[in-house]
Amino acid sequence: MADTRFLCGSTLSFLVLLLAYWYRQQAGEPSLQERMDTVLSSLLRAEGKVDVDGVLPPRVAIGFGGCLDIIVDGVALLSEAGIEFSSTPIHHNFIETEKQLAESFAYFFPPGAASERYVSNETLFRMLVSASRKLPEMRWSLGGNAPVMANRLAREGCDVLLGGRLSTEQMNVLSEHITVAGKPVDDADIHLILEYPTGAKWGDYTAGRANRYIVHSDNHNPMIDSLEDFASKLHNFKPALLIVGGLQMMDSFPFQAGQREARLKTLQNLMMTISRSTGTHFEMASFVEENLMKDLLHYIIPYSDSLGMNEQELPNLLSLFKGGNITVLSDPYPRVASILDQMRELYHLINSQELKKGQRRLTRLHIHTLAFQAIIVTKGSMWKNTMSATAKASLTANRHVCGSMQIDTSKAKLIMDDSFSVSRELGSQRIPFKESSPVSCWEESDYKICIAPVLVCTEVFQTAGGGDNISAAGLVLQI
Ligand SMILES: *[C@@H]1O[C@H](CO)[C@@H](O)[C@H](O)[C@H]1NC(C)=O
Ligand SMILES: *[C@@H]1O[C@H](CO)[C@@H](O)[C@H](O)[C@H]1NC(C)=O
Ligand SMILES: CC(=O)N[C@H]1CO[C@H](CO)[C@@H](O)[C@@H]1O
Repeated sequence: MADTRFLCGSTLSFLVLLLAYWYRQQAGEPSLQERMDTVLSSLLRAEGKVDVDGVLPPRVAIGFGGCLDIIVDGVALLSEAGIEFSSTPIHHNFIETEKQLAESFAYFFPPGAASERYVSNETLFRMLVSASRKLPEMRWSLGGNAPVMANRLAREGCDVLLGGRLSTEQMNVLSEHITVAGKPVDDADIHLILEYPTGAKWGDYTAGRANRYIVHSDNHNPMIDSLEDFASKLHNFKPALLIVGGLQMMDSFPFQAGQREARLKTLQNLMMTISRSTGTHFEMASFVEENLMKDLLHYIIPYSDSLGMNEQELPNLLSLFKGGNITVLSDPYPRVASILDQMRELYHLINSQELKKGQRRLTRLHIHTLAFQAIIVTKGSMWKNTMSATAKASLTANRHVCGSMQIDTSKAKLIMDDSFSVSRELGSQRIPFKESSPVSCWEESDYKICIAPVLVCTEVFQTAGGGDNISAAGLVLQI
């Protein structure tokens, strides 16, 4: 008797819940799916606002480097290669032994932080490459920041000059709108991309988010050995934009004394002497060697009109600027307010330096995070269409990670809050997030800020190369 009553009671309350849910679906607020669809159509509208038809294709020069990416499941590769699980996460600047590889992977895998490491032991690296070939799901793709960005830009309608030494196989997968400056090579540098999805398990660890751990043992890229060929073609090419990236390949590489500085000086000279009518953009990447970062602050950043980086690289650069250490790991899910505060601070710090001969004011700063895209542009500077560019960067983030031009909102989620504060300062304005106009732009001081949410892809195809595609997509609408 008692049992039946209890059963009826709970059935009744279940029915009430069901009814409430049904009512909400019918008449109440839009469902999550409808909200996502509105965000998508609004972002697509913002992206499409810029009419690029009928104008001359923009000319963009981009360096440096190139490689063959081997993309594998990270955990499967470690297992195939017989690399044992390590319960001691250690931050190594470069990798010499199997033990160090396991310790380093253990450091980045649980938080799901992107990283890239030089392997100084050729035997170890060759062993990993041959293990990767045994994995059924391994894929090859054209890799390296510059070629990835070049292909993206060509696809968006640009004429591109690419500085990098590629193999003939690699050149075959480049768009016909790309001219390569740099002698061909027989053996391309290989980058092993150890991808892992959110929730992946390795020994006792679970990955907090999808990301990748990259290992390489490059010979060509650290020397930027296409630089001279690139420089000699650059002046005739007369690009609207010069993009510099791929310098992280110099990180922790065993250079001879003074060798790296000499290469960076040559690049500095190129950036100093290029016509003022050419905008310059530097794309940062994961750097761990503090001295290299300091060199970038000296040789590259003061000559850049624009900088692009992710949420890990921003606090590193800022900290270094203020005389501190590089932080290595930072919050992978930062709030909008804290990113904006860091962006303002970096923008003001860089622009408070006195300009020396050939140096440029920073007029554009693009930060790509998993949850949102943020761009700061100086008012009255060369950069156009900031709102559309932010929307395009955000859409590209989904397209890249899901591996499809067509965005499917059932395979995406929004992880930005319903509203965000424009600063962590007390009493700061809060901006509500509106599905029908998801890109928020406003002016402050001498610049404009735009923020767009990312429809975060939930069925990850590839995270590597994301930053490059996203940055390139943002830039193409701004020149
Ligand atoms: C390089 O890696 C191989 C394969 O793991 C290992 O046998 C060798 O000891 C390593 N060399 C050094 C110098 O650590
Ligand atoms: C910062 O760098 C200095 C010098 O390299 C080092 O001694 C110190 O331990 C570092 N501090 C942190 C917090 O990493
Ligand atoms: C989604 C997207 O655009 N991904 C591209 C990133 O760039 C590489 C190289 O151009 C392309 O192969 C991807 O399709």
